[in-house]
Amino acid sequence: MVGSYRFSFGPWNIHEGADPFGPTVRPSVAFAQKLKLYKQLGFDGVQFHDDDAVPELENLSPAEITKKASDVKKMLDGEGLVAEFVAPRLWESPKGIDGAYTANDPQCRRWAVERSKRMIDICNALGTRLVVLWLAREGTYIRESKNPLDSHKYLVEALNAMLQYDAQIEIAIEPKPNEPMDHAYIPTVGHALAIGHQTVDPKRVGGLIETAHALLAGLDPSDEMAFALSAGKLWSVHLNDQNGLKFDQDKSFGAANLRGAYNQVRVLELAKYYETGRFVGLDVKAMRSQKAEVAHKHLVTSRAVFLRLVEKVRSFPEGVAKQCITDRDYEALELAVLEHLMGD
Ligand code: XUL
Ligand code: MN
Repeated sequence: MVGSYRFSFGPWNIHEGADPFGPTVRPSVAFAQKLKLYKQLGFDGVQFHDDDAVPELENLSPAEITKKASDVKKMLDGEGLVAEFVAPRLWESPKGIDGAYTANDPQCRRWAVERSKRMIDICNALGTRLVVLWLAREGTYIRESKNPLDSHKYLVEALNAMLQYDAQIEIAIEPKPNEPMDHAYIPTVGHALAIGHQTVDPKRVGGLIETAHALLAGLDPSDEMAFALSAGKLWSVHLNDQNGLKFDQDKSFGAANLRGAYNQVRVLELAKYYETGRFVGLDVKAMRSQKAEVAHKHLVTSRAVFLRLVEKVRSFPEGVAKQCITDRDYEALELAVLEHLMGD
């Protein structure tokens, strides 16, 4: 099929439904059972945090970690799946309470870099070169708690340590402006690419754009994607949706703003993202009210909406758009877009 996409999600996207105000509402689904769902739902790639692949890795030696990750690779092979990326989950450990790479305590910063090296060992065992860094607690609750100049220096040092530990890996920074922190240090993809340029190997530092994160920064996700694409630096996406400026909702793709979703797909189409071999990742959450037996439908919905929007982009009457642009009649273009999205 011409111009087809590959989809991925992470095991955390099938979850028990706990939120900050209430406990879990669905039973846990075992990792092996989750893996069985991927192909059934139309997905080929698995996204991992280091401890999704190797639970309790803090209690294991490097050799044990590699062995356990190799066992997971066999499970992936058995299902015909591939690992898309591994991300270090630094924000749950007590050692990452004050940030990890930017913690004020040098011992915590050292821990973060060492754990990141184990995360790279897991990448190698799983057969992927892509590292994703969501810099969750690399920011502040109050500005005076850190020296921000030092923080940026520590971030560059941590990136350098990873790039030097393994000459093959590529790091996609997933920017987010807030939550869990009041303010994060790398809030947009512009910041991500700029800090990448301060490292020892800028060509191996790129970005992953999540819809909701861009919206929380007050930005248009399709423009964030275009910025990264124009630099050849969009190495994955986390498509989802977000209803206004509140907590990170991870709603199904297109659920809050179908036109915004259309424009994200349009930009991926314009850049022929499908030719890069990169995945379309869906970082979506099931609603807490969803019953266990149907708590995977948010993934199905998001993928279906994406594919339907690919059709919409490909069937858009470009001749009409061209004429509207020539006439500088953007009201007519507005109507053409809305009518096309609404269908007959
Ligand atoms: C957090 C978020 C994470 C990252 C992976 O908002 O999106 O799930 O995508 O660490
Ligand atoms: Mn994400």
